[in-house]
Amino acid sequence: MTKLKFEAEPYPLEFEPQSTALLMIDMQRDFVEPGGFGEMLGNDVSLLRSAIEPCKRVLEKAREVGLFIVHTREGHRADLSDAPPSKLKRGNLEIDIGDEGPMGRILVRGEEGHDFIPELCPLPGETVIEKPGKGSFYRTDLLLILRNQGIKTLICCGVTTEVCVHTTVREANDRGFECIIPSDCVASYFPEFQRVGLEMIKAQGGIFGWVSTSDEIIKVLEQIPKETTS
Ligand code: C5J
Repeated sequence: MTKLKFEAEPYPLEFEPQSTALLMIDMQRDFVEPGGFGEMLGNDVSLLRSAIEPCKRVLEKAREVGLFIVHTREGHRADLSDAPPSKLKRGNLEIDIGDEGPMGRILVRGEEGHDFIPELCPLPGETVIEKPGKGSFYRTDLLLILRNQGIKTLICCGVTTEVCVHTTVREANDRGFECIIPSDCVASYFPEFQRVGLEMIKAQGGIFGWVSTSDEIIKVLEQIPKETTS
């Protein structure tokens, strides 16, 4: 088994490429582009765009070296039967989940806004997880899929840092996965939450996981011997 090491905080993380997956969380129009759920909540969605390029570079490298790749999407059935009433009424929004917006019905599967941003679309064969909640493990088959693939380490990217990324990392941590987060591959509508969200992950000896950068992840993935993950 090839063992490699990511430089990270609070200390380096050893991993085996064969048991490492890239998890790209909710890089959807509804969060990243104007006219979607993120904007309906009153956020400046342009703040999330900084993560796109680093995510793209990590995704391309992960594809090149043959890592297992999973993309998640938050959204609901057209009849909203899988959306808790509490979620539907939260925020007293003028245009809310299920309502018609500039990119179709907000946070509803199959609508333009629910889809991945064009820069980070999955390739055929990459796993897509449709999730109704903030956590990627809640009411999905992600755990089953990761276990079947023998995955132990997750490189977690996506949006937003303190909501779906944090919830997913916490869920993964409790299920025994080691999560590493490239800080420039996650983003928040709130600069303060971005900073504190990452601090919380790596504090107390890495209570939820490790924090690194896209450059470090890419540099180390480049060291994977050719036949290791194929
Ligand atoms: C939110 C997410 N922020 N993907 N979802 O509602 O972080």
